Amino acid sequence: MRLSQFFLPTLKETPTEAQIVSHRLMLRAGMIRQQAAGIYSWLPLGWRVLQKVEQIVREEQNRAGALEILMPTIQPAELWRESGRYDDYGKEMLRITDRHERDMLFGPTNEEMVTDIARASMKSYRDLPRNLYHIQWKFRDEVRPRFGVMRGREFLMKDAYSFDVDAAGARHAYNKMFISYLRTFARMGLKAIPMRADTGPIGGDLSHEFQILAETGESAVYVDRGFLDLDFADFKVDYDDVAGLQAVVDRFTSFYAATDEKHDAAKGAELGDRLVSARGIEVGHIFYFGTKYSAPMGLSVQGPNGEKIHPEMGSYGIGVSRLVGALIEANHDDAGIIWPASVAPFDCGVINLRVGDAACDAMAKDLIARLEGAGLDALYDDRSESAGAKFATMDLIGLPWQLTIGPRGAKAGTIEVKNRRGGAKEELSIEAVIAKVASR
Ligand code: P5A
Repeated sequence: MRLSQFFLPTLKETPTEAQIVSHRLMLRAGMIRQQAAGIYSWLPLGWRVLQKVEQIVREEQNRAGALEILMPTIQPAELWRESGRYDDYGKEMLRITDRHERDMLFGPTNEEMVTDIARASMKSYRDLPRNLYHIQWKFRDEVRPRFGVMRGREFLMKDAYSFDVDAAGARHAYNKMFISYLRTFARMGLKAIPMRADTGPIGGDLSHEFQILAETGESAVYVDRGFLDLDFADFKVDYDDVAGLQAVVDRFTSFYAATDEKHDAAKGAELGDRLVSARGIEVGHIFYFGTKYSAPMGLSVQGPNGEKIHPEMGSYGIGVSRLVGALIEANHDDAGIIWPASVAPFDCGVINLRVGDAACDAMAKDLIARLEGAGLDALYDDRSESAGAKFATMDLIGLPWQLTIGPRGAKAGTIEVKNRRGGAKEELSIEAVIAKVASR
């Protein structure tokens, strides 16, 4: 992609309305534009990152056996009257009336709707277990939308819903999602710590939030230091191995970790100086709530002896759009964003210092063609800007590798490669550059 033809409305000035670094950098790097409080358009650079994040979430959901569907954003109020949540949800729910005066709403979550889908077609215990998920925009009329996409009113969530015949099955479904979350966040280079959490308006009595530690996090959290030393990517997963999964979940819940609503000061004190008090960004939240929706909404299947069973359910959320902000909170420096390779909007940036110079232009063309041949995306800065301006833009938008072509290198057949994280630079041949970028 040529930068001269791309849409990258970067800002030189720091936007005054943004209080935290990820919000500032998303605006400065031209990733998003605010349309109303807590409502954003995603511009090409931001949209690319959002899709990368979404794809990792999707692959790990699929791997854990969840099935992707797509439910609408607009829901009939009727379903929510059946579960009893229509009145409970209060002002956070955006209520709409259609031309026939029917009460509708913009979905803040989909427990009712997925239960309606299940009751129409799941009839026998043989139809279970199932886990259905979608990745869809939600609306919550938050009192204080803030920090950009971190606490939006319209935001992208992955929400999965499991249906099981009994509590043991539901626990296994819960454990699958628990572990798929560890894997999902680890693939993005994030350590998301599972913590016992309150269930709020979703309900149920077993729940974990996944929190990334960051100074700007909205939640106060308390964590055993030992947790921070655990390797979050180091475990094998066989999703059918019930006991094996439980063992991994037990390991990741063996250390003390709680949000302030669940914090037990006495337990914290026992930890002494092992207790870390920090702030966290909640990037995921999982719930087990048994028959809270299946019973009142009349979802039942026939058991092996003809008995009627209300499926045991859980729901599992990931804040997909929030993750983009959280990733920046965890990966930036004074010059801008530093994308982990797995979510970077392009694999690398190519800077041509002498646009119009035949040797430089030819080398850039050759390099980009070879990168593309190796399945790597490059953003090519072919603008006639100063070298300083080009480097500043590349640093700001945070692509993992910066490949700089100048007249001297073009003659010698070398390219200057800078790693955005750490800033190490080296002069390499085209072949070596491709290998480097491909190694991610
Ligand atoms: C679980 C899936 C639920 O809604 N129902 C379906 C359950 N859980 S939750 O904790 O309320 O939300 C899940 C995740 O969504 C993100 N999130 C938000 N992201 C941006 N802006 C918001 N206003 C917002 N509210 C929730 C969080 O990451 C949360 O963990």
